[in-house]
Amino acid sequence: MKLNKLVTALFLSVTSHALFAGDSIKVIEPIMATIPAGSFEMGSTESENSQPLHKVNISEFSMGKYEVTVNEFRQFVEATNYAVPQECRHQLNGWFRQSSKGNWETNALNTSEFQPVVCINWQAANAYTNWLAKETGKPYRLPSEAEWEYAAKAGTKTDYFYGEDPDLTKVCDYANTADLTGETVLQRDGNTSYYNWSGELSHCDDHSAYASIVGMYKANQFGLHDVVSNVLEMLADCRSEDYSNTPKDGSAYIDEKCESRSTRGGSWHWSHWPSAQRGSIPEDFSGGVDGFRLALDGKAPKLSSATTSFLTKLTFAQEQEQKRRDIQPSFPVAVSNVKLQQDNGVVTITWDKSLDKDIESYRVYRNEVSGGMFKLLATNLTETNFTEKYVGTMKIEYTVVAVKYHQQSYYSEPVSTLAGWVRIPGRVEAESAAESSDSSLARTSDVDGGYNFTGAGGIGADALFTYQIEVSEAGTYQLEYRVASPRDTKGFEVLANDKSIGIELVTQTGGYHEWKTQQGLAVQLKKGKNTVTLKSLDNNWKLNWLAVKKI
Ligand SMILES: [Ca+2]
Ligand SMILES: [Ca+2]
Ligand SMILES: [Ca+2]
Repeated sequence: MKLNKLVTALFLSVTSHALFAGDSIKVIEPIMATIPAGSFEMGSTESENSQPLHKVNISEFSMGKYEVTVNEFRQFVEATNYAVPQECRHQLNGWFRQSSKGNWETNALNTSEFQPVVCINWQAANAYTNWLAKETGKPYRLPSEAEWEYAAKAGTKTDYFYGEDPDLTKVCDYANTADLTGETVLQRDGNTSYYNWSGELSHCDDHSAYASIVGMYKANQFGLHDVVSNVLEMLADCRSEDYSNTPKDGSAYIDEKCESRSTRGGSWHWSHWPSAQRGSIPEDFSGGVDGFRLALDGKAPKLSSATTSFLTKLTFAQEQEQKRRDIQPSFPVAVSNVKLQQDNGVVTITWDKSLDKDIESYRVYRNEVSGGMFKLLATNLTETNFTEKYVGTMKIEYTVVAVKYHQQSYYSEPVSTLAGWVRIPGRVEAESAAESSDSSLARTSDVDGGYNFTGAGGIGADALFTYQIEVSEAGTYQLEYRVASPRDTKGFEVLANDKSIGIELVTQTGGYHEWKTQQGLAVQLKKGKNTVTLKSLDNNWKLNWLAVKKI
């Protein structure tokens, strides 16, 4: 080997491994908190997948105070040329159904180097972790689910480390959540709402619509920031159905097929999640709300010079961001005394003039169907009333907000039209129910039919749907149901004019998006007004419509 080649080879070997560099290691390491050894009760009775409750013993370890930032991840990409996904799921108005161009660095929602890195996937997070461990000689790793829950709870037994928060008013001090800021921007950019959606809309404002610079909210009792929300966090464990077979020593659950990994915490978009609530993500899914933080055995290491320099820059970014937030105007007070009148196909809504200073105007939002998502109907209203024609049979809802400085208040208590009488024979849309419970409405994935009833695990076992049906000719009618279900269920009981006529089983259709028409019972209906009630006996089913045919 010629001398110049030898020198080049040696040079490359030293810079790529940094083995002899000691404190001159240029790699930024996570800023960590020491998590004391202890034991805790893992799980929650809130959901089947977080049971059985069980005791877990945790050895002393350390955990990143913050989610890993874009700035830290950049070093890994530059050093390794790692093939990070070039698409990201964060289409707000499409609710993550589509990917858009843009990666960990270029995605549309990135505004700071000190935001958590997202638009990666579990594989990229794992590759970063392995690279950092190799570069530093410290066995950095993703936390296990048990470690994460122990560290997030930080000795508390309440839903959140800051207690319970049933009215969702406290959360904005502790977590970047789907708050009034997020709602104002979501309605503006995506014409959609967090209201009536997963986790609901928080009754507070944090002045951050998308992912926040890490560490802007109060830390938990162990010194960890952003555990409740900001971005959700991908973990070492393979996804497990529940805790029947998971380790009790704090280590990660690993199985052979392992295509999905556990996640914890909510996000700015998926709202705040209690410490014990579980999630999962396919290993190759690259999303705009999915990040991670790191763990390490033993006490938190001292900060290297590169890490100290990173901390200085992060602190400056946090201070600048805090200054921006501090000068934002407060959100308007909600509008009160909203009333609805329905007269000959005309709906009139009125409300009290806001006493809040500086109110510029009002906006009226409408749900096409009661329990759906509010969409903007009218804006820049300066009077305190609004009128439109409505002749449908479904209940629709309206809400009013006050606006100042382009910020809108929390929604007023919704007001609703009355359900009309659906004329049969013909199809009765599920969403035309006069009354419904233990379920929610979503745009259907069926070929047609508008909305269908669903819920967290499909329609709930206590759901009740009442239909007002107007019959032109008394007689025997054949019922049909348009349903979807991943498994055989106990179905529902059918009542005509409050008298039980029998039970309809819902058999599995192949999944929640596989719709089938199921033949039902025959029913006697009188001429004129009748009610048909469906009383759910199980969960895990969906209903798009029922049909009532003359025999
Ligand atoms: Ca927010
Ligand atoms: Ca988080
Ligand atoms: Ca429907």
